[in-house]
Amino acid sequence: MRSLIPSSRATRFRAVAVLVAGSALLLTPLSGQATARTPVGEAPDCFVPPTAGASAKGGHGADTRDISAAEQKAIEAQTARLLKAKTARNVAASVNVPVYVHVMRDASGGGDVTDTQISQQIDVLNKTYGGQESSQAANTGFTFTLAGVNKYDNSQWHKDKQSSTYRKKTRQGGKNALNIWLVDFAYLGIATFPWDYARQPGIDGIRVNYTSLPGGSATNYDLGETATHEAGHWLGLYHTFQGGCTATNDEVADTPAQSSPSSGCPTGRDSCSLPGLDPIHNYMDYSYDSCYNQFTPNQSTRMSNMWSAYRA
Ligand SMILES: [Ca+2]
Ligand SMILES: [Ca+2]
Ligand SMILES: [Zn+2]
Repeated sequence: MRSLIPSSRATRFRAVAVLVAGSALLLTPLSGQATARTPVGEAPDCFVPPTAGASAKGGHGADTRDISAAEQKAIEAQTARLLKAKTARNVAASVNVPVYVHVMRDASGGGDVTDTQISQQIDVLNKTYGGQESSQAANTGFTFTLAGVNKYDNSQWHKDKQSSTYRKKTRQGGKNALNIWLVDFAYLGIATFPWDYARQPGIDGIRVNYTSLPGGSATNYDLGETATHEAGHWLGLYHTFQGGCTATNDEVADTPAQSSPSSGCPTGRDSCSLPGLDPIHNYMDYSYDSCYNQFTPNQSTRMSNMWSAYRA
């Protein structure tokens, strides 16, 4: 997840609501994140933004459910099993993803976005997943087509309250459809993971702060790349700082290990002694939108594998 609440490091909150699919996965819900809270009696399908305090737009934080090292290992094993079972099914070289945008306005119609902004957001997804922001960027083969726009006037939903309920009521399409709910909350965004779809299909998708769309009011996060980041989780990517300075880290070989989120655009940052500078330009870090410019080839491969395993 990408959060708008600056932590002490002024990280961007991108909350990814992760649900574990399959009983084989042992989850340790929300461990290790001070900002993560699971409401009593509610499934741990998402993070509840930390209350106010230091919160202000422009920060980051955890935007997915935390994945422990043991759970990460279990997810990798499960994915490998699923892929092996699907060897007959070719991993598609390209995938077009239908996108449903749900504009969750308040009761007075506040929090709206324009058709132009939505169109530009889709363009940003296609540009970023097409590897068009850097010569180093991978063309992931994923393209996005707007399939529908729905607008709701509900002040609770606008604030991302009753999120499981509103998502279940409004979600459209199958496991291949990207649902984007535009809300006003303390995060920049929150996402679910593909391996959680089977258990919680009704809430699958990403919640994105409406101010982060192109032309929005989220300073430094107004180029629409929060949606790129959250969709990355939705396609099975972890943060580039997942696992910290470990050899495994984010399960992606060509993203150098990183100890913690980057903020801003700290050129030359090298937070782990492991090889390589921190991947500050990677869409799965927490850098400013203007700093983001790439997914790597191995991230592209991981997303294709995740698609084959969970969304094809
Ligand atoms: Ca890595
Ligand atoms: Ca390093
Ligand atoms: Zn994130």
